[in-house]
Amino acid sequence: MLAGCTPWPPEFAARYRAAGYWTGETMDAFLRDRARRFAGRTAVVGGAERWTYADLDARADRAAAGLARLGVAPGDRVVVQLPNVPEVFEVVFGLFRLGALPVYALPAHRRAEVAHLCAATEAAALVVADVHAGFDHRDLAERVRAETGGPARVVVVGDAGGRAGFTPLAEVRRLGEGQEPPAPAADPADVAFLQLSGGTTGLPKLIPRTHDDYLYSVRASAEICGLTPDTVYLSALPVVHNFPMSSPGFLGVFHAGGTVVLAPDPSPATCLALIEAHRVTNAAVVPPVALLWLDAVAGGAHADRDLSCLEVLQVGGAKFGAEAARRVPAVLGCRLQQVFGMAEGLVNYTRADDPAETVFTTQGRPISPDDEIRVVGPDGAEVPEGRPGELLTRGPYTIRGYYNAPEHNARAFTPDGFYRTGDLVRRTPTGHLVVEGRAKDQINRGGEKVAPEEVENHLLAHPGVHDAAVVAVPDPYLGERACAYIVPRGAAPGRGELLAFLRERGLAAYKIPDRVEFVAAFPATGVGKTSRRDLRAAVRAAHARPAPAPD
Ligand code: OOB
Repeated sequence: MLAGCTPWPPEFAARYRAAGYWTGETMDAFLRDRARRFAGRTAVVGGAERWTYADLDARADRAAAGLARLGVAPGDRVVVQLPNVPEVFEVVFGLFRLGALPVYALPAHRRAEVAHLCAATEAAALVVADVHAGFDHRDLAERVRAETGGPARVVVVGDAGGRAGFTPLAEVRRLGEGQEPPAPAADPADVAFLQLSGGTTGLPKLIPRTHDDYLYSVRASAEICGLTPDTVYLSALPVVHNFPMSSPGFLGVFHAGGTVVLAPDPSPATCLALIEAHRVTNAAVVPPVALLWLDAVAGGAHADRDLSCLEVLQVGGAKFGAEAARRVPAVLGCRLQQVFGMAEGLVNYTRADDPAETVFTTQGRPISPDDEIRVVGPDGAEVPEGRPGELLTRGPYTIRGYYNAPEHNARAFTPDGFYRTGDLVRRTPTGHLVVEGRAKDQINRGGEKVAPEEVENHLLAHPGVHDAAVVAVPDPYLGERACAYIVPRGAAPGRGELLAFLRERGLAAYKIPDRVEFVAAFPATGVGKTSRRDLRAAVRAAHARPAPAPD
């Protein structure tokens, strides 16, 4: 296994194989097989592009051969930061074919996150778009290289702008044209790719997923969600996130031989038009996007759209309240499926045959009969059924450790290998989980995860900041927003100046606090208690008030 990763103990691996979960299929063999079975069917629709399974397979061949000629070798890590364009599949499956490991960055990530990913994985290459949503990712790549001395190669989907060391994807294809694709024998038990965790610490942790474990979650998800070759799935979220990738996501759709339609943005105007135009049957969104769609349709703004094709709307990534949940069938005329998952592994779904109330009021139950669930109190002992506690889990597709993080792993996992999710849940008699809150230091901003400590570290670098605590404040639309409480050093810096400072440090926009409050000191937290966690709790209690609704 990739150095720095924690394998499952042999007895667990043997059990998961014997149960038929781990089948020995690799990501590359997965595409080859589906391309053979569904060759002429449409795999991907994005912008003006429409690729069949055979097209995608041929593109992966060319990309693999071209990337190999560029010097990317089996086992290399390659950071991929691409928006919802079809080329994301060409690049990612090209990397799998070559035996290289994609490291997924979100399109919203900026210099701080991308530089961290490149450095932490010693990436051999970085793949970016040229300009996306008004942001020049080539400039970002240039600065990452200037600051970190890596990665050696940058591949640009679009115009590379003639920059030294930058290669347009078109040139990669040309290099690969007519070449035999490399055929290294990947070990299905080994790591296939790395994903960024939502994080609770100063620097985000990397999640290593194996071919075996991930493809099990994909196959089982596709089955639970009832995907078929007739499925047309709209990816409204960035496809490199775990939810639209595998829950059941584009991989579930490819498993079943269906079609993935890529939405460039999640707005109702864009997505409702795509749903109608492509006869979309399934879509996956985070709660704030679901609310936008519901309000747009209920308000009559899209009354002329025929959405009768839409069978299921999946909502997950953050808590979707029961009242909003009830509106989904009433307003959109489709079924709701709640999804409570995590890039570390465990995914819960409500099922098609669950009673309506269960679908509205729970976040589903685990994929696998071998997902082990413990709901524990602060003392680590299991709480009586129906009582809230922290969710711990272990199973055939839940990691046993983050990449290169032994100290953090000692805290994030129990000695017997359960992942401490940091989510407070209650289990119903049917085994469904209801998310009641959170025990971890994280802000869930409409599905986008912010680690307060990471933002605080950046704030503390400002000369006018003596101390900083970033806390969640409730928000009717996003669920939570971030508020930075600042103890200034001398005269308080301007709010705008502080936020500009964070942007200049290359932090993703969703991590920039929505509010800044200056306080003379943090409230006392009791004798001897000086931890940032206690500070945050006290600040929240003393100062938090609901933020106004967005315009
Ligand atoms: C998904 O994955 P991540 O890694 O971005 O975030 C995981 C965390 C969970 O631990 C939980 O705190 C929160 O996001 N979460 C939810 C939720 N779904 C995720 N909290 C309440 N209700 C829900 N339905 O967010 C993710 C991965 C795969 C599928 C779906 C979501």
